[in-house]
Amino acid sequence: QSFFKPIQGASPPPPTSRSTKISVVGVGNVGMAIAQTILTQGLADEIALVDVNAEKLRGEMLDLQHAAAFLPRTKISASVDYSSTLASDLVIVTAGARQIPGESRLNLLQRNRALFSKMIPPLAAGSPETIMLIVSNPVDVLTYVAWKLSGFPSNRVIGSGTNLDSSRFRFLIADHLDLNAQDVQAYIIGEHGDSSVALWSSISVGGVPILSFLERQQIAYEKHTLEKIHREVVEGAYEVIRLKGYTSWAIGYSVASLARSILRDQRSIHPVSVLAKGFYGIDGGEPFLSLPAQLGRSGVLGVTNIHLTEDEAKQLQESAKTILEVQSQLGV
Ligand code: 6V0
Repeated sequence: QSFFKPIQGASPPPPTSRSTKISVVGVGNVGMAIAQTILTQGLADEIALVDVNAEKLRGEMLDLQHAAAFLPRTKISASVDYSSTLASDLVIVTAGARQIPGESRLNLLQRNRALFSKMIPPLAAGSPETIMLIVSNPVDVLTYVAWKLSGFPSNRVIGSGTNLDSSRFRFLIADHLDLNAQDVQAYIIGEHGDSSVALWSSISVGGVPILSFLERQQIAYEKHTLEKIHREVVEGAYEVIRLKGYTSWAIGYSVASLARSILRDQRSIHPVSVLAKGFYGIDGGEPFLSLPAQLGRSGVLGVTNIHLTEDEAKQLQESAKTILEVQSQLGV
């Protein structure tokens, strides 16, 4: 006996269309900020949470479920078993050791790499068609590790990369010029970390290229002001971690924006970590690093061809070298 009685003359319901399922692996500060942003934005019909800490996992699941009356209807499940992620459309991996104050992202690598060897094969086997979005740090190298361990084509393994750094960058430029960050087109590319590259030459606001505008108006801009802004982007994560112990809100919004572009086939451009071989003079090895990529339902649709100055291209190639050096020590 159903709760509702059909109205007179109604046809039987159509076979239900498949729902959108997102799995979030790791329910620490970052995983939960991502899950809750996805939830409030109504991006999934089903969210499966996975963690090794069964108590925390159940607590987080219940806490989210208790908000059901205020949120779009979403089924929330939680399990320590990867089989709960079966047939996901998007698998977001945030599990891992957290960066401790002052620790470089690269130092985290060995701890997280061991964890990925256990985690990625069952996740890939359970959702062979999924897009895998890696957030755990160091994100570029771990995205490469996930790509290798999953056996997926390269368009379906993406690292959250410098999508967050670029938002920090846009915020700082907007703050400096008293603008809305959403009107600032600006990218940080390369490594999510110390060797990231700020693309000053292509920054524009409302279609106006900034550097040439300042030059034309003969407004002196100090090179060190630009460098200071980039330094603030790079140090931003370290500062937040020093102050509050972890980062969460911005990475939550950043990853939810990627989930939206992918699952809703938005075809928007995001600087994210992708297989960079063959782009911008990066020709050795198979580094994953952030480039402005178009994202849609099949993952990475392509990489945009921004004009880089000679200096920017050189910095990017150096960033690729830094990542490749680390990658080569992994033996994946
Ligand atoms: P956290 O709060 O310590 O959470 C990590 C979670 O992973 C914990 O709940 C653990 O129990 C869980 N975990 C550990 N092993 C496993 C396993 N085998 N399977 C499932 N779950 C497991 O860390 P936090 O959430 O702060 O950070 C998570 C990761 O995201 C770290 O590697 C961060 O460095 C990284 N970040 C990446 C960012 C980016 O821009 N790419 C930004 C912020 C943080």
